[in-house]
Amino acid sequence: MAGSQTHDTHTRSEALFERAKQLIPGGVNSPVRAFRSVGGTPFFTQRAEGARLTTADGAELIDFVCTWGPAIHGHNDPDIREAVAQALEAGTSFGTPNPYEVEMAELIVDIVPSVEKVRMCNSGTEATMSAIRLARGYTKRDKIIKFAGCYHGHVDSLLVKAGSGALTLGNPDSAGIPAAFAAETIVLDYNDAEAVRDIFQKHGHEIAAIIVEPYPANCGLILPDPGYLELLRELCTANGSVLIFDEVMTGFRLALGGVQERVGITPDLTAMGKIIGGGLPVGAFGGRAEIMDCLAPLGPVYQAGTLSGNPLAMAAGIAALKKLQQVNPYPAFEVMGARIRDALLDAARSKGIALQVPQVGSMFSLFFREQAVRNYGDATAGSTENYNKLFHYALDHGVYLAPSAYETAFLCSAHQGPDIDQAAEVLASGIQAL
Ligand code: KE4
Repeated sequence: MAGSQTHDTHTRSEALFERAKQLIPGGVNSPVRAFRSVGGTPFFTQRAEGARLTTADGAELIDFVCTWGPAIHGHNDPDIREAVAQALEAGTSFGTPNPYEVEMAELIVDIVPSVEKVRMCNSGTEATMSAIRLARGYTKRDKIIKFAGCYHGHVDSLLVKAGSGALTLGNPDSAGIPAAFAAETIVLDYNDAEAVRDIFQKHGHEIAAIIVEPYPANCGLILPDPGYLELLRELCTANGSVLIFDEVMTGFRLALGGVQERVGITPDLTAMGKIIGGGLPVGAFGGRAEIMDCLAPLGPVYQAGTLSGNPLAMAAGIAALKKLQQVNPYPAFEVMGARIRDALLDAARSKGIALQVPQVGSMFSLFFREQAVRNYGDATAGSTENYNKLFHYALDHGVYLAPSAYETAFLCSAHQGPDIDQAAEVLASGIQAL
C-alpha cells in the first residue's frame, strides 16, 4: 500500500524547500514543480522505482506524472539503467560523432512515419525552437501559427498564450518577449476550422509554419474535432507552409509512431523529446529530408549543441525505444486508461458532480464541467478548485497527480497490476469526498 503523504510528515521536504528557495528562484528548477497553483509545499523525491516515488520523508506515492512523460516503462527501468551503465564505462561525453547517435537516428527514422532525417538536441524546447527556425529558413517567411493553450517549451516566439507552467502560473504570455517577436506569432483557437481557413485566406503566402500539439496536453488533454488535423495538413500543403507536429509529449506514447501514426497524417517536421532520452536530457526534430538539409553544416539554418547526441542520453533512449518495440505496451495503456477514466466518471456521476475525463491510451486529464473541452477557453472557463482538492486528497492517500489542473496525467507500464486498481479506488473516493 503506498504510504500516505499527510502534510505533517513533510518535514525533510519542507526543510529542503526552505534551503532551495534561498538559492533557486521559487525553490524549483522548473516552475510547475512548485505547487503554486494547487497550494502546499512540494515534496522532494529521494528515489523512484517502477510506478512509485519515495519522498524525502519516506512516503511512497503512486506516480501519475512519470517525470512529465519520459518514464513510460516506469522509473529506474533495469534495461535503461544497464544501458546507461554500459555507456558510462566508455565516458560521459565526447563532443565528436559517436555510434549511439547513428543507432538513435536509425530507430527514429524507422519508427516515426514523417521522419526522413533527424537532428538530436537536449530538450523539447530546443527541438521546437529549432523546428521553427528551420521552417522560417526553408520558406523564407516569418509568420507562424500556434494555438492558445498549446505549450512548446519556453521558446520566445511560442510563449504567447502558452499552456503548461505558463498557464498554471497565470502568465501565458511571458514577460521578456519583445513585441516584435510576438508580432510574428498568430495565435488561434484549436479546433476553430473557420479561423485557420480565414487566416490562410488572408496571409497564406506569409505563413512559414503551423506548430501544433496534435492532441494538446498542456491545458489538460484536448482532442481534435473530426477532420481538424486533416484541414491543417491541407492548408499547409496548399500554401507551401510547414506543418510541425510537436510530439514531445505524445510521441512514442500514444502509439509507437505517435499521434501521426494514430491519425495517419504526415507532418513536414516533428519535434520530439522526453521518452527518447529514457529520463536523461534530450530533444530531437526531424522530417522531410529536403527541409532538414537546410540545416548547418549543409545549409544556411544554424543549429548546434555541445551535448547533442550525448552517449549516455542516446544509450538510455535507445534502450527505451527498443523496449517499446519489444513490449508493445499500447493495448495495456488503453485498458488501464479506460479503467481510471471510468472509475472517475462513475464516482462523479454517483456524486452528481460534472466531470469530463478525456483519455487516450496512457494520457488523461480532468475538467470539472458539463461539456467536453474543445479549446483553451473551455479548459480555463471552469474553476480549478475541485481539481486542487482532489490533488491533495490523492496525495494524502498515496497518489501523485500533476500539481496543476492544466497538465495531463501519464500512465507507465509499471502501473499494471495492483497499482492501477489502488489508484483508481483512491481517485474515485477523492471525487466522492469533494
Ligand atoms: P522541455 O524543454 O521541457 O524538455 O520540453 C518542452 C515541451 C515541448 N513540447 C511539449 C508538447 C511539451 O509538453 C513540453 C514540456 N512539457 C512540460 C509538461 N507539460 C514539461 C514540464 C515542465 O515544464 O517542468
